[in-house]
Amino acid sequence: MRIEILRGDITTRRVDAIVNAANSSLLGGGGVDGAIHRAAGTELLEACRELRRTQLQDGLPVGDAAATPAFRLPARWVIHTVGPNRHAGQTDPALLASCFRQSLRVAAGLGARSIAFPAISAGIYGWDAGQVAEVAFDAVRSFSSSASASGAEDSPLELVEFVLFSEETTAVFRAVFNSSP
Ligand code: AR6
Repeated sequence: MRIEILRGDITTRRVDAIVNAANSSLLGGGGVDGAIHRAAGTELLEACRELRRTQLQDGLPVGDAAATPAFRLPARWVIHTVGPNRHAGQTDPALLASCFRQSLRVAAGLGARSIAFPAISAGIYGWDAGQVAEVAFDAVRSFSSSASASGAEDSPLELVEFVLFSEETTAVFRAVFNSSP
């Protein structure tokens, strides 16, 4: 699995799946969540409401992930995940690692070959971008090695992009990537 780091707007990425840093309600919000809903169109909100009605009546738990179609986006699917909110005392990196792992699992289950992640929890939810990057690379690498240990054909994922909105966050992700084993 190849990892790429780029600066940009995740809503423009022509990958199979983009990941949304949502909240448990799945009914929209600010940051990347707001941008994805604006670009995908109101059908996305309808699909999220449908998920809530049918499978997620209590909302999507922190650390979990669920997919919808991507409607007007160039991507095929949006995978919604809920990062831990540091301002609400959710400081356990395992919760953040779970967001990346579950999103990869959902993407692989859909047959996605490429996926783009934003810096989950590094905005409104208050996590340090460097810590998010460490957790993210670790989660992707361990997903990749467990997938190849159990037979490469188990996961169709070939490309994992990290699409960062600011120059500063992009630089932090690059530095962590270059210094990690
Ligand atoms: N493309 C890529 N990254 C983006 C974009 C974009 N279009 N827009 C913002 N970012 P945040 P969180 C970056 O706050 O911290 C929402 O209200 C942003 O600069 O979007 O997980 C949800 O509904 C930052 O680096 O997500 C939740 O309530 C990163 O995406 C809450 O915010 C994540 O920032 C989730 O907070």
